[in-house]
Amino acid sequence: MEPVFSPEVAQARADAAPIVALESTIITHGMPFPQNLETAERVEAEVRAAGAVPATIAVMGGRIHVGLAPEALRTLARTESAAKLSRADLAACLVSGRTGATTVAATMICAHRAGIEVFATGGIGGVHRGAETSFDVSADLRELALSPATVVAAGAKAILDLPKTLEVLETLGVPVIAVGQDAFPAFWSRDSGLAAPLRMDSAAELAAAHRMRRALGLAGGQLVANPIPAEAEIPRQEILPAIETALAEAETLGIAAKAVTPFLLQRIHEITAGRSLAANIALVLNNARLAAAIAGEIAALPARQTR
Ligand code: PSU
Ligand code: MN
Repeated sequence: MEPVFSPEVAQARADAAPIVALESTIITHGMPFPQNLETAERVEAEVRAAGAVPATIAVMGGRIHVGLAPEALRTLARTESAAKLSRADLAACLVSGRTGATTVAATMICAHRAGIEVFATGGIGGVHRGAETSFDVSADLRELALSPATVVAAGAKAILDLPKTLEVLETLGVPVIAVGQDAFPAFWSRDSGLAAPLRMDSAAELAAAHRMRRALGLAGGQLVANPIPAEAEIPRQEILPAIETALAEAETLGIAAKAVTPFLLQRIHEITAGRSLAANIALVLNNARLAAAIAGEIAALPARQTR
């Protein structure tokens, strides 16, 4: 089933111009209105300013949309009933005709169908704390092992169990590459206290690694862990109490499954009086810039590099 392309994305595909996929769950479930809409518009502008075309992905009216017109983006940002779509939900949402926002996993699937190789988000889902009893492990991790996208994120969200998240990514064979530093970043903070398995310092190197995986016939993508800009970060020790409070509340209220991540993000935004939201916005913009640079480098590589 062919996705619906926005005119801008259709043109970029015809020109083989660099395109960056963007997810929509961050819009409907990750940030409150109107900051969600402002951020989505600023992220798209950032991608354009860096020389690529943004393709925000969502499901509407029984079709996968790759690239949203400004009006469609505004409507989506106000849709409180949008479904949160992962790999398991995509087909059912298309059949129902409901509006659905794509998570990292679902966006990777749709981007691949559209031939888009680079994707920018805030932070991927991962292994939740207490997963040894809840079994709550985001489908984003397995998707990174299946769909061939370079995903630019500020690490995994610090609400998660980061050591377990890195272990699962290693088991799945997903390259986790920190940009410009040795430490794995932790979303709102530059340093998680954990070493990243791999490090690269330029968009060109990240593009070459992306292409090399293809040349080797390796399934799946790579996770580019791009630390939040220093001026926007909340150091780990400062954000930790807010995370602990939100996690305890989620436990008391019995929040489970798909509701966990949106609940925690919203509570942490409230507890930090908007400081974590400002950091979240800054890191997404930063990831959009790097993703556009990587997409530009990939587009500049010779079409078929056989080694
Ligand atoms: N990045 C953000 N905010 C978000 C997300 C990412 O800055 O809300 C979303 C992504 O769509 C990701 C999802 O796939 O959170 C993870 O949800 P879960 O833990 O339920 O898999
Ligand atoms: Mn989950």
